[in-house]
Amino acid sequence: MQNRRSFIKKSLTVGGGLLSSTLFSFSSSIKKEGMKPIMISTWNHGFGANEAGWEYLKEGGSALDAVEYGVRVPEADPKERSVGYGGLPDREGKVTLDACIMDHKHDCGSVAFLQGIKHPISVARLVMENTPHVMLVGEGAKQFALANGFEEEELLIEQSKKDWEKWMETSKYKPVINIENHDTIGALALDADGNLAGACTTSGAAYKMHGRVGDSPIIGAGLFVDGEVGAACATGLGEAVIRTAGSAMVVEYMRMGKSPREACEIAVKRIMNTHKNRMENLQVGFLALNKDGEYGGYGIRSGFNFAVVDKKNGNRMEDAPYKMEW
Ligand code: SD4
Repeated sequence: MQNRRSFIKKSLTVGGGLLSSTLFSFSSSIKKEGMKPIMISTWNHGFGANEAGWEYLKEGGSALDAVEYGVRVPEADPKERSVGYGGLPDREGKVTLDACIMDHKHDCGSVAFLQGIKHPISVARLVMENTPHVMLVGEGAKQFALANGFEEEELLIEQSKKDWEKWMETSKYKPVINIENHDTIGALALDADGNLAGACTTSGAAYKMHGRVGDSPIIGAGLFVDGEVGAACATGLGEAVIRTAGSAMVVEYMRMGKSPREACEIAVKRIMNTHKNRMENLQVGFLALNKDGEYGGYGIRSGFNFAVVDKKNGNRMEDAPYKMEW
């Protein structure tokens, strides 16, 4: 019996038509390596998010539920100092949260500069499902949340307050993402029905200016989903991601036929080119997942990792490839 390799070798000798159709079937078999359902999430806290999301996906639940309930885990965890409750505050000592969510039909919802509400991702979902709008910010977003049954809570924990007070002694604003651990959670999922969704939620850059909004609640920057193609999310310095419409760019490269990993790498290169003169400490990482269940990530610098869960291999961490060491 001939194996695949000897079959391809033989085919190479028998004329153009068979050659090209053989190569085509070979490359499409590579493409189909992905699987569904599958979920991928940024950083170490992506592991817990994936665990929660998988509870939905494994039972045939929707990608949208998986990403929302997945990212609620780090949102509620005070040990995660970059997301939700326990997140580091801005320079005035206020915890202000950004989040967005998007499904395969281009429906999306977002909240920015939200204070006092532990689960901004669920408020974002409600904006998507119960309003004619995409984005609510600040006091308006809070009023909307309270009117819909969310409770106001103090999100600044003692340790974050102490860290902020220490920071106030010098007030130097030097964000170093994935060293000081202010890392957004971005999650992407493909469910058993073949539908994609994504969610992104953060307390943003620690000690940012009061009122600053990053990329994470901005559709096309921190997150983008196109149900026909794929989904992407970003982490890192939000200003750099907004300037380049980062996640939308990743999805567009997948539309042009790039693999998720290649698409993330191209977007990273683009950011490096457009930020040539401000590369000091710049870190941005992208994750992408396509319609076939293939996934990949890429960071400007070392240290960006992510969690992947599927039926075959369970939940595990992977290191993203990168362009430079710190
Ligand atoms: C922001 N992108 O607010 C977020 C921060 C982040 O890893 O992702 N840190 O700019």
